[in-house]
Amino acid sequence: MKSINALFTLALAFLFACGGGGGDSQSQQAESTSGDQQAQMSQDVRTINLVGIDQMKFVVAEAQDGVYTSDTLTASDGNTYFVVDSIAAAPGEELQVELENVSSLPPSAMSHNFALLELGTDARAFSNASAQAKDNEYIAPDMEDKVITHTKMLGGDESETISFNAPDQTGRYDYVCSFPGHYAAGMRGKLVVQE
Ligand SMILES: [Cu+2]
Repeated sequence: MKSINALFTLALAFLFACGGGGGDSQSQQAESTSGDQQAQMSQDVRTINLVGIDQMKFVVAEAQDGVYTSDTLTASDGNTYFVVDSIAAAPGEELQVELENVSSLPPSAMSHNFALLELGTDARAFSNASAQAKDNEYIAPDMEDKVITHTKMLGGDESETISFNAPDQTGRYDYVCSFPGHYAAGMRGKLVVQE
C-alpha cells in the first residue's frame, strides 16, 4: 500500500508537471495559430520585408525573390542588412510590403515610411514638399494623387504591412521614405514593373 501511495504521488507530480507544460504549449499553439492566420492572409502573395534603419536606407535582412541589393550595413540593432536598390514586379502583381523601423531613436528624430509614386513623378520634389507636411504624416497634401500607396510614418519598433497591386503599366516607379532628409540620404529605390 505504501508503494502504491508513492506511485500515486509520483503520478500526481507527473500530471502537474505535464499540466504546466501543457499550458506552455497551449500558449505556443495560440501564437502559431495567429502566425498561420497571417500566412493565410498572405497566401500566394509575395511579401517584401523591408526594414528602415538609422542610416536612412531601405534594407532587407536576407535575400528575397525579386529584391535587388548592393551594399551591406550594420544597423543600430546590431544586425547586418542588405541595402535595397530595386524591387521587380510583374504588371498587376499582388504584393505585400512590410516596413519595420528598427530604430531606438525617438519618432521625431527617426521615423520611416514607404511611399510608392506614380510613374513619372518627380520623387525629389515630392520628398521636399512632403518634408513640410508633418501634419499629414509627411505626405504633401497637394501631391497625394501622385502616391500609389504608402505606409504610415513608423516610429522605432513599429511596423506595417500594406497590400497593393503593382501598376499594370511597365516602367520604373520610385518609392521613397518621405521623412525629412531621408530621400536625400538615399532612402529610396525603384519598383521595376516588367513582364
Ligand atoms: Cu526614413
